[in-house]
Amino acid sequence: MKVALVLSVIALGCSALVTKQERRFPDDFLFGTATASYQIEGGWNADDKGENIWDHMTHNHPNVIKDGSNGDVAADTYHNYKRDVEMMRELGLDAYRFSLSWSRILPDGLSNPVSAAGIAFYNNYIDEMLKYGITPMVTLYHWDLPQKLQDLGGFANPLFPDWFEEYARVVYDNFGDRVKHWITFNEPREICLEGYGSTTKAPILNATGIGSYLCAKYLVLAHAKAYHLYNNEYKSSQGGECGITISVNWFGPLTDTEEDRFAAEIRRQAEWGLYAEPIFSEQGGFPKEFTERVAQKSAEQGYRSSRLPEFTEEEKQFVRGASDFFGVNHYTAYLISATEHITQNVVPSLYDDVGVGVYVPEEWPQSASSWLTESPDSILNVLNHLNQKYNNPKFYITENGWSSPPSSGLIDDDRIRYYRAALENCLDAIDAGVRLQGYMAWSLMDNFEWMEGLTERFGLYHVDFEDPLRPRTARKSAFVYKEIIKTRVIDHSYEPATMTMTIDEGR
Ligand code: GBH
Repeated sequence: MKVALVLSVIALGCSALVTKQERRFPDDFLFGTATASYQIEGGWNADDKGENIWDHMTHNHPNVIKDGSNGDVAADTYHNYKRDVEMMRELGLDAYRFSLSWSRILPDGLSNPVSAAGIAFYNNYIDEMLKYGITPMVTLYHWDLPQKLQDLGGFANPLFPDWFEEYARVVYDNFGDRVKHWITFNEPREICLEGYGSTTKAPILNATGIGSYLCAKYLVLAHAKAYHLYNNEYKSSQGGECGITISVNWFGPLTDTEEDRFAAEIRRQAEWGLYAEPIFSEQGGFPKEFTERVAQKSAEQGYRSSRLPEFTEEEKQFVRGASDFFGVNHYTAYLISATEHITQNVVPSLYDDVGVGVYVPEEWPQSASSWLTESPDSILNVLNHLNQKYNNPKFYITENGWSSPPSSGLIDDDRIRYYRAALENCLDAIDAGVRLQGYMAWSLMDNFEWMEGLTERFGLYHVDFEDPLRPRTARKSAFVYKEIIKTRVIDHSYEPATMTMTIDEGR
């Protein structure tokens, strides 16, 4: 009796374990990795490529980059693209998300001239992926605006949507026969709030509380133009989908009080609601409470109208619903308080408009990036929240990842722990009814990490930036990710048998 009881308890324990372990990702779930043109390509002046805002900033103000490095060569994908695709095959990726350099295709930003060399480079990259059954997911804009368009005001110019539409047309015309997943913009928040409203991204305008809001309006309109262009003129013949990727970190209340819950909501509206609400909400337009807040602050400060521009009714209708999916870049979480941890902010600025405090618990493991900790269940919170708020759209996680210091080598158990937890959350979300269709790990390989230069590494593959050939070597996390993709299961006890990467048969 006693033995039988003990045995059945063990059996019960095991079966619970087994069911947990056997939760599977669907066969058509797209596992991939992500990169961005300026961060990996190099070839900054190859052939007739035009200057972009990162070339311009790093060449004219090298001191803004932590280690004085730049993306002139980066991982030299311009010359190593076949090796990149070989790595995708080693990992057994279903998909690969990368971005196009606007000024490599259109050196001056507008659609004349078109660079034959730029088009050829991307054709080769795409064809090499397709040869091995890897689905390209292409971002039109990941932060490298042609400098000539920046000189004209960039995203703050009301003509920006027309420029972007013109560029999108060239892109769909040239690559749309083979590319079926389009992302217009990577991370509006970073483009607008960091690039226009602070000094943490090119073009370091620091137009706080004004430029960042202008950028938000014209970016959203530009997205909608590129979406409708695809929808009206390409979709029926090319059969793809077009969406946008927004950075959505989790902002939860520090305490479970009315004040803190509202503080978290206002912060979410300011961080990503500004870009998500006009596109994905039923009513359209900028988020309600945040709009009221900026209007009120602007009035108090003596502005005759709100610093946050408005959409006309016609613009609202044009933007509303203009996306086939919601691309989520997710990394971390923050706890928000109405009364604690408040810091002084420049006036006017988005952070002053929001006026809340931010707290990160010490027990959340810290990466090599100051802003990135591993926070429990943050992907699940984000996906459940967006799913409810925006009525069950189709989602991709288009970025998620973990940084380590340059010296940390190939054994990256902290990255493995982070990825496993994140992917468990993805399964939880799928179980809860979220239509999550894919996951792109950031990043395929170490790359130029913007203002942090080469001081933070996000790669599944290590890149040796001292070597002119930029050799890539698989980290331990690459083997773990490969096993997850192959089995569609997260085995928390899996350990790679060797650190030698090979390509599996059938790829
Ligand atoms: C992603 O942004 C980017 O899309 C990708 O290009 C990048 O390599 C990756 O993250 C890793 O960083 O403390 O003021 O310096 C994620 C959102 C927003 C995170 C800006 C870093 C820096 C803020 N990023 N943030 S600051």
